Amino acid sequence: MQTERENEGDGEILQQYIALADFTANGGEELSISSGDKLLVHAKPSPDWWWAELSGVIGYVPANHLRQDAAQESEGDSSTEEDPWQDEEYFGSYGTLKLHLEMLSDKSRTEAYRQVILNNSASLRNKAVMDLGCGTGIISLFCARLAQPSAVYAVEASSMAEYTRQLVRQNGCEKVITVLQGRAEEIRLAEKVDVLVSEWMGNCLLFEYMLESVLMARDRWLREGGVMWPSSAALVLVPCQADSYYTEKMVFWESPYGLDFTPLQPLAQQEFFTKPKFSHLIELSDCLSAPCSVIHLDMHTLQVKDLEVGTKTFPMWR
Ligand code: J7C
Repeated sequence: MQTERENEGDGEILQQYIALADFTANGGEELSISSGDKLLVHAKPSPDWWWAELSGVIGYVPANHLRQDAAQESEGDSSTEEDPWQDEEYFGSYGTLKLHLEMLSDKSRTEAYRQVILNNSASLRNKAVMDLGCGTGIISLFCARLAQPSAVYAVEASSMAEYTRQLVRQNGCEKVITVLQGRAEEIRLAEKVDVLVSEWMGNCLLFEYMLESVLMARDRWLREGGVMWPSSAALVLVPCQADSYYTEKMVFWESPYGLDFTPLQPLAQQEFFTKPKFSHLIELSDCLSAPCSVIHLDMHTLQVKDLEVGTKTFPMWR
C-alpha cells in the first residue's frame, strides 16, 4: 500500500486513512475521531484495533471505522496490500448468516422490494436486471418469480454467493438468475442491463459506503435510459433525547439486591454515552427539533463528489 510519510529514524511506514464514522474514546489509550478525519496509521497490532495519529495525538481506533484515503490510493502502487475494511472484515461479515438474517427479518425493507417488483412486473418482462450485493439473492428471486426478466445477474462479493447459487437452484430459477461471485468493480457481463436494483443502504444511509460501488456499476453496466431501484434515497435527522432509557440504565445501579452500587453510576454514564444506541424507538415527545432532510440523492444523476454534506443546524424547541 502507499506510503504517506516515512519517519527518517526507524523507517516506519505510515498510511493515511479516513474516518468513516465518529468514535468516542473509552479510556486513555483510545483516540476519539470524527467522520471525515484524516489519520495516519502507525501500526495494526490486531485486525480490530489500530494505532493511529490524529493532529499529533496518538491512540487506538477501531479498524472498521477507517477506510483508505482514496486520493492516496490512486497516487501510487496499490497492489501490495488490500483494504482490510472493504475486503476482509467487510465481506467476511457478510459471509456468515448473522447480517443476512437481520436484513431478511426486516419485513418492511424486504416487502418494499417485493412490492416494487410486483407492481412493475410488466415492465420487467424480457429485461436484463443486475442485483448488486444480492446477499442470499432474495431480490433476484423476487424478480425471477414475480416477473419475466430475460436475465438477472446477482452480484455478491462475499462467500455467501456459493449458497445463493444453491438457493437459486433450489427455487428453480437457475435459467434466469446467474450468480456472479465478485466485487461489482471486477465483474464482467455479456450485456448492459435495463434495471440496476440494489439494497445498499447502511446505518445513517451511507455507512458501509457501498453507494460508491453502486454508482460505478450504474455508469459501467446500466444502459442509457435504464432504471435504478431505489431511484432516490434520503436521510432525515432529528436531535432527540432518550431520558427514560437513560434513567432506566442509571436506576439499575441504585440498589440491586438491596445493596448500594451507586459508585458504578459514573462508569455506567460514561458507557452509555460512548456507544450509539441502535434500534431504540423514540417517542415524538423525545424529539428536540423538527426533522431535517440532510441528504437527498437522485440515484440516476448522483456523482460521488456530490456526497459531501455541509453543516446542519437544528433550532431547538426547548
Ligand atoms: N460488490 C459486490 N457485493 C457487494 C459490494 C460490492 N462492491 N459491496 C457490498 N456487497 C454485498 C455485501 O457482501 C453484502 O452481501 C451486501 O452487498 C451489503 C448489503 N448492505 C446493506 N447495508 N444493505
